[in-house]
Amino acid sequence: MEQTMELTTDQFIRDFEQTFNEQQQTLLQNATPTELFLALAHTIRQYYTPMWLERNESLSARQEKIAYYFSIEFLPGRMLETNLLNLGILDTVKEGFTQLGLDFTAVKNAEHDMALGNGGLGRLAAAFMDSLATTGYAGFGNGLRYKYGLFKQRIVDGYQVELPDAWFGSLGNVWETRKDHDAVNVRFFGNVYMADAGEGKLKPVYSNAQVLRAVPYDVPQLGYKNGVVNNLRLWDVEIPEEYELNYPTIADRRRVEDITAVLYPDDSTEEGKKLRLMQEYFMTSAGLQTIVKSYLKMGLPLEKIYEKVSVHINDTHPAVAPAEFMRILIDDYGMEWDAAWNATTKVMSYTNHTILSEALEKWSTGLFSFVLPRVFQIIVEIDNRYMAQMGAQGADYARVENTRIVRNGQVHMAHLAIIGGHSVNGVAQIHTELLKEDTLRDFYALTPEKFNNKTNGIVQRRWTQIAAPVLSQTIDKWIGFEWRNDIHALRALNDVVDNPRAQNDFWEVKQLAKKRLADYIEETTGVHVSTDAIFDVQVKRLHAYKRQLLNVMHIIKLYWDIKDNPEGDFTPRVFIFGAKAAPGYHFAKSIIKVINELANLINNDPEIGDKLKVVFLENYRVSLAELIIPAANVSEQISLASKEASGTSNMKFMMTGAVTMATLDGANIEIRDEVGEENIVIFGMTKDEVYHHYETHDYNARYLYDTDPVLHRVINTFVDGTIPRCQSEGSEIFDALVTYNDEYFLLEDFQSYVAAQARVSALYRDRERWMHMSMMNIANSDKFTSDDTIRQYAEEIWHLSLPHAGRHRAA
Ligand code: AZC
Repeated sequence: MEQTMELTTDQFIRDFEQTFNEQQQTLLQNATPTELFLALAHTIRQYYTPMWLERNESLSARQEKIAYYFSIEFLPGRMLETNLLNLGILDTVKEGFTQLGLDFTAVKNAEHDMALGNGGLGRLAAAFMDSLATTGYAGFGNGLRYKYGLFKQRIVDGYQVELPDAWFGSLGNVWETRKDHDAVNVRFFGNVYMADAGEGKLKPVYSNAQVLRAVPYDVPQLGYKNGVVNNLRLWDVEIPEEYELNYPTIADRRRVEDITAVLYPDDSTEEGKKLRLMQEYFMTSAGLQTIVKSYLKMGLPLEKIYEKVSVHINDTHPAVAPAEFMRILIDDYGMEWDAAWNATTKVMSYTNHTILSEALEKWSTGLFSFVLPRVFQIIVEIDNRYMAQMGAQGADYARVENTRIVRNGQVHMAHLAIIGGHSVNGVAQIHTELLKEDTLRDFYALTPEKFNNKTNGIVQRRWTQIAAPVLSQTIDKWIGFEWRNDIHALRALNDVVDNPRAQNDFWEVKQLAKKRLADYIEETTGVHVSTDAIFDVQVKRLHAYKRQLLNVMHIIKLYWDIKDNPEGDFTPRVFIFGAKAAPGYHFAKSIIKVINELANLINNDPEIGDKLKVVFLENYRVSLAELIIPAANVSEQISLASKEASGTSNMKFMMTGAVTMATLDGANIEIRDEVGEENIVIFGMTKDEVYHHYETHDYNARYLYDTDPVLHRVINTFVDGTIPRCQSEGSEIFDALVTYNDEYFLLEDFQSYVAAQARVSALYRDRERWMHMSMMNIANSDKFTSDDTIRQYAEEIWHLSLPHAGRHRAA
């Protein structure tokens, strides 16, 4: 049901001018883009505020069940255009700006990305917020209000340099509202002992605990043209007034503020241990406390809280939730253990985002019991009861031992999330299969009914209507507007994929997007790239398993091909990289350095010319992705099979007409199933072949290096001085690939990758064939809408019903 705000351009101009005058007290013509952005954001706030109030009232009046998505990361990027699009007033506002003689693009670019996430996991959480509002489900987010988001990346002399992302500093977050009345206290440290509470009961008594105040800031999440506003709640830390004497110096206060100061810039390893654990507990405890309070306002029995509340644990970071929920129910509200446990397991569910074991958090029992003494007691009790119950059921002892929570001096957070909940899901079919047969196989054997798959999705509106407006208009032209409201209508494009005029239109669209990106490349790097070349893109976090290095090896091979035969027939390519490396991930940073030096070598060689260019775009982030992705001809999704849980950028590239160069990993497999073998380029080992190597230990990288002359020459290029200024980085790479036996099997996949790339070049030269492939990708991308993914979560895991959207209009 479509519901847009009724707003004329004139009305908008009046509202905007009034807000601007009240706020900025200068002339429109003198205003900076930032001042205009602030005034525009405040105008929009006035539009959605009544809808937000009405939404909250109607949810509580109807006693609607609510799902709370707990995540340590949310990565929405910019919100302005999304909010306008979802209110249905994007065109009106653009028109208003034109009439006022103002540059909308400059104003939109003045918004700083909200980068409270590292990569896929955080972006998915933000996508789910949009899709929950769009589908109309009552799903709220719960996270942290970091002052500094993911670091800003600069490239200096080819090296990554990290700068703080002070997104917050200058303007604050224009979208948020502080909710002082919902503040709660969170306790850390100290001693806990049990004292007599009368009636034969015990209660915990805390001494010397540190008490901190958690204050929520709510960020509205607007549904697409339906008047629905959900809530993303981000917690900030403060010192409660009654404890101020404990923090006499600024340094003392800073230590507290650190809890919400920075997002950990690492998506795969636990670090900064104590502070990270405090962050996780802080947002989890604060969130759960307020959830219980607002449930109780309905006057319903606490034992039945699962009928109105679901809590989703996004990866292991909020996995303390089942234990904290038990603590609240038992200690704060006096519930009995069994009733509390019954409620807890029905409330909690968990998503796993990776099989890399370093990302499955474990805490030493020493640290954990020091920071969270009472929660630790509860976890030990949960663990003991789990053992006893499994033992009573006659479960296999080794399995039970492998799945227990406290083991070998460590608290296993994934185990707590699984035992304390009713659902575990992976994020693509192959990933869920791997969880069942490998990573979590003992859990699967014991409780198979908990396991299910939910393949990731993307907010198609951002990647088409916002990031690719011309593409969107061209889709309108060929199949009408329906797809903008119902993405499945995109399938009508299948009828025109071989129509020469349509092909021509979509070719032109891609050329325009490439031109836009080429201008940006020239402006930011000084490198001129031709839009006649294939734009071949790999943008994602820098990680060995994602194999950016395999891409680099192929580029080196092409470099030698041209040098050997400068007059040869060659399909020009521009290789575009964007990638942040975790600051402590030395090897990843070496790869960045090598890419940049290789780029210098190639881009400045007159003999190479326009045949080959390599660009590394610094500070990859959501807003840059919006520029890059629609301009890609080739989408590099080349992780070692089994290692990429799903991937989501692969879906964005597909939807905007890139052809995927893919291993059979993550969601690539499901992309293949949608577009058909002929419209994707597959190469490399399968997951079973990878696992075969693991089982037989038969992999020998040095043998491949010694016996394949092409590979030999490519690998030597890292160390023989061809690429200047990266001696030590080059030899690290050599060692990883040869001396240490190539953990991610790049050498084995190399020839198949090279052959697949040659296929791409040939296909691209056949424009009809290429446009067929490209358009088949767009036409069949609807499966990957996060709207459908979230419907599955809502129905199958959270058991939500669909509240009717109200009759919302602007004030
Ligand atoms: C990512 C996965 O690596 C990626 O494959 C997946 O698409 C994405 O989550 C969303 O599910 N994981 C992370 O970003 N971080 C961690 C700790 O897994």
